[in-house]
Amino acid sequence: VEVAGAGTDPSALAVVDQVLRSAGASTIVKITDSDQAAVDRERGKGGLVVFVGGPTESKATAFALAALRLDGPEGLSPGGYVLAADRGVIALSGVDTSGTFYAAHSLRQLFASGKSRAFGMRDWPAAPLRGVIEGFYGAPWSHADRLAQLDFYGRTKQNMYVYSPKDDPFLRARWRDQYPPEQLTPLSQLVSRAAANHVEFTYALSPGLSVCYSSDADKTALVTKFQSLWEIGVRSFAIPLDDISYTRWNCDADAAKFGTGGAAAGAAQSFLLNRVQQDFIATHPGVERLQTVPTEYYDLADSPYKTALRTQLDKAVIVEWTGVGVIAGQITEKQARQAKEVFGHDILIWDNYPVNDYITERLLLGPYIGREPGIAKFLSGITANPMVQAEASKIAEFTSGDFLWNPGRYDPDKSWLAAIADLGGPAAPALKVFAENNYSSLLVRLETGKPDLDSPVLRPLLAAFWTALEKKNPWDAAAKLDRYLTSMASDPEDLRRGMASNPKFLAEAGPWLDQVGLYGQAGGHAVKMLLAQFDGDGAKAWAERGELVAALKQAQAIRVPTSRGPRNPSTCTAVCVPFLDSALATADRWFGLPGIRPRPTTSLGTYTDNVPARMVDGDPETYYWSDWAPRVGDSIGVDLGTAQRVSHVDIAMGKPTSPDDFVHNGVLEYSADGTRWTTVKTVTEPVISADLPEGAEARFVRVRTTGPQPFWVVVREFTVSTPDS
Ligand code: LTM
Repeated sequence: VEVAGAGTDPSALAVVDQVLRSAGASTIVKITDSDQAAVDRERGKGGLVVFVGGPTESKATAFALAALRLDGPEGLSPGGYVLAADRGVIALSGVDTSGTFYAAHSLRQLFASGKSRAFGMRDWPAAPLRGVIEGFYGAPWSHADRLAQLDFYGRTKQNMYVYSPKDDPFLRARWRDQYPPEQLTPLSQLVSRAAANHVEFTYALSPGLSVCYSSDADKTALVTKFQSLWEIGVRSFAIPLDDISYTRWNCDADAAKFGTGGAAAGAAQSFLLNRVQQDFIATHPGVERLQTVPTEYYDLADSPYKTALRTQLDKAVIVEWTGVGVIAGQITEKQARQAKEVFGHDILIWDNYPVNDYITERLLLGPYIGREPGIAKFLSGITANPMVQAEASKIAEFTSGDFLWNPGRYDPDKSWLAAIADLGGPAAPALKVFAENNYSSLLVRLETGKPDLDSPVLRPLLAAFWTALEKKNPWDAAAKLDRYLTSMASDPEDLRRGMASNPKFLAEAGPWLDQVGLYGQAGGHAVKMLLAQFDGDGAKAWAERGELVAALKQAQAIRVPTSRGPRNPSTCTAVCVPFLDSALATADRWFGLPGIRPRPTTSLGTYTDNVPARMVDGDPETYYWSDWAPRVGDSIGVDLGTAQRVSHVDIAMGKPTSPDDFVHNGVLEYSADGTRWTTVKTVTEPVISADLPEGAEARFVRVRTTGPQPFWVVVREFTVSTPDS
């Protein structure tokens, strides 16, 4: 029996019905809260009675809670609720309709976990705004993706979605254009679906590429576009002004009115936003607060621009900030407080995780980390910027939503496992193997400077295997490692079978999944190869070596189409390939092969996905690209693993579209021990071909910069030859 009031949230009722049906209820008798006699009659029959609706929705739930000696949700923050069950009664009482909806989802979770005996809970969110901003570059999500996301936010108790894909022309390049009616229809479907899930749908229009801040016509164009969205039910609006120039005006009138420089840009933006605030927001009762993304969204340093925003922008406007450094390794309580002070407005964090538009060869499937729990009290909330891959983003989104509800109790590992269970269902074990080999620690790298390593489970197994091999007792460690590698090898099949009901996820993950499988296969052959050598079985070791090389080649031939062209996916990053390389080097020494397997080395960073490995991949079309100009002493080179005779070095730097990106002032040098270096020649040209002196022994070969330069460095290939190669 279900007892609800006329105002009870219909979405909460739908979830409760679904819970009762999946718990075996064949019929649900529905009674209104005013029919006390019917309630008493049904209670007398001894069946289960479920009261749905808080004080603003149903009169009956308060009596049920009183009978259970529990207080109602009054006084809880928005979204809070009381959920209790005892003596044949379940009561769901939200402080508002969202609270009742969340109570229904908690009931669903409790039933699913089997913990459905007597319980009572008071629960409320720490952060008022919790959700996702579709704010990345690259192919925008599809309509179906967005509908699925909105349902997902509802059941993970997130209440905000900002519609802001960078590559949607109606939002940026053609922001003044009105939508044709056929494009408004899907938007209005999103708005309704958001409302059903208690999600605030924010429409974000980015005029900064062409706007004239002082122009009446442009202010009218903005307001007219907002009005067309208001008419289909949108009640929340944003004007992001990120990733635009503020040293160049789009019209002479702005130069004349505001002058030049950061203060002028802040004044111009405040002028326009204040007019939208007055002419649109203030004239539309029921609308949410206007949001903006400032052009300086990525730091805390005070500046003439921020001073202008702080002093001139209407205080009602919410300002978005990414944390320090665009992709923030860490966001501390102190920083959140400073952000509020320096911008002088309420702050909503635009959190650039798990977005991968700057690293398109990676899927970022690790948990949300690096944010201090105390930040919530200084913020209006957080919206996470996700990946182009909508379904795959749900793992990180689940964890950021979890953090925002209760940051003090947030445990990234537990939350991550819950996310895997939620998305993977019965295929959770296979999904876990996949996700831990795409377990980005990018946030850790940014916070600590440590390399970003994937594969937290595989790594210690590999280390234990090498140690055991050295100690001449490899069998136990090999068996454990092999078990895990086997689970990687079968992961493509396991996951495709287990998650067949989620073809979207499988399509998104496909290339990465195949690569995990191939690395698992290659790893298995590597273990068998090394064990065969340990046993002295050269023929078997050689056969395994062949299989290893074939699987590795296949893994490296996989391509994923991205907005920056085809890319080789990167899974098991910085773990699998180094292991396979070391296994091959060990085996080849045993076989007596002369082969050189160079490992790239550099003191410079990497621009996007042009990783150092690309300068030793034998493909002159791919290249390593530093992400800054080398300073004196910076170097780029290779490590051959062991000191050996070397005879010749070829280096190809620069590329047709960046011909100056090479070391303009440097030396080519080599060393057997990495300490004492011998100079071969000075470097001033992009292409180098140099003989080394007769009998030269080297483990390291490098180009070291000896003079400053403004150019970055591209290295297409760095090749070292031995006398026999
Ligand atoms: O972060 C902001 C405010 N703007 C852009 C995003 O659109 C983009 O997705 C991320 C990650 O590349 N970086 C930005 O600067």
